[in-house]
Amino acid sequence: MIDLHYWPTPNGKKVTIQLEECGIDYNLIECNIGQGDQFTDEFLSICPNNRMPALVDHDPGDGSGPLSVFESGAIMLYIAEKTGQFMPSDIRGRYDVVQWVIWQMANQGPKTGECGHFRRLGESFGDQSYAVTRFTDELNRFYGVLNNQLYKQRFICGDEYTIADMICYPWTVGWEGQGQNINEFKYFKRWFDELSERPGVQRGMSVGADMQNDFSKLSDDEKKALRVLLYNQRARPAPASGGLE
Ligand SMILES: N[C@@H](CCC(=O)N[C@@H](CS)C(=O)NCC(=O)O)C(=O)O
Repeated sequence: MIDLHYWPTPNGKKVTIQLEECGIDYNLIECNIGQGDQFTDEFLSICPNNRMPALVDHDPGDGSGPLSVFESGAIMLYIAEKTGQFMPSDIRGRYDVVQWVIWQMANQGPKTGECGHFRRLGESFGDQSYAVTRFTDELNRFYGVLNNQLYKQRFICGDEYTIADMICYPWTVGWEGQGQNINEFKYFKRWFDELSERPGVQRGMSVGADMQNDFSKLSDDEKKALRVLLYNQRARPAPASGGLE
């Protein structure tokens, strides 16, 4: 059985889309990133980067006990290898998918996250227009990259639906809030509409819809403690002793 440590964000939903599309059983473990679950010792032992999602496979098939994987792209490559689904078996096809998985992880994911961050800040921390323009333009470029790729083929890596499609999709669902208009990207929109209709995508996107935080009931002190924990994160010190010198 697979455990998925999860909170319903685009990085989590890419993995639930894949698990739903593959039709394999999994156990959802709530990792409430609004309450600090990402900093518990148990979570850090499987994800030293204190970010969800993370996966533990209790039956990896090598006879050596549970295997854990963090980083959503690595998790998706692992599930693809385990199931043999949504990943070409020939070397060219496989590396076509791998390069788009890495494109998403190195470009679309992090920069869309920053775009959302600066757009949400508004003016409360001063003039954000430089950052907002920089990231909104970069996202516009990404939509163009996908649009041009999809101009010539049905899916990102050709005729076959793969994990490259699943990993990119959840980050595009919020296109309006990203300052984009997908109607300007005809070929991207065709792909977007097709994926939006897929039952597996719909199931994956809705996982954890009931996981929510209601901060309105917290006292001012509790809110302050959460802000200290979650905002402006800096390095966690290594243990004082016992390390490799
Ligand atoms: N590159 C990582 C990014 C994961 C990530 O940023 N997760 C966010 C939610 S989408 C998180 O856990 N945030 C917790 C925090 O900011 O403390 C991946 O794709 O798995």
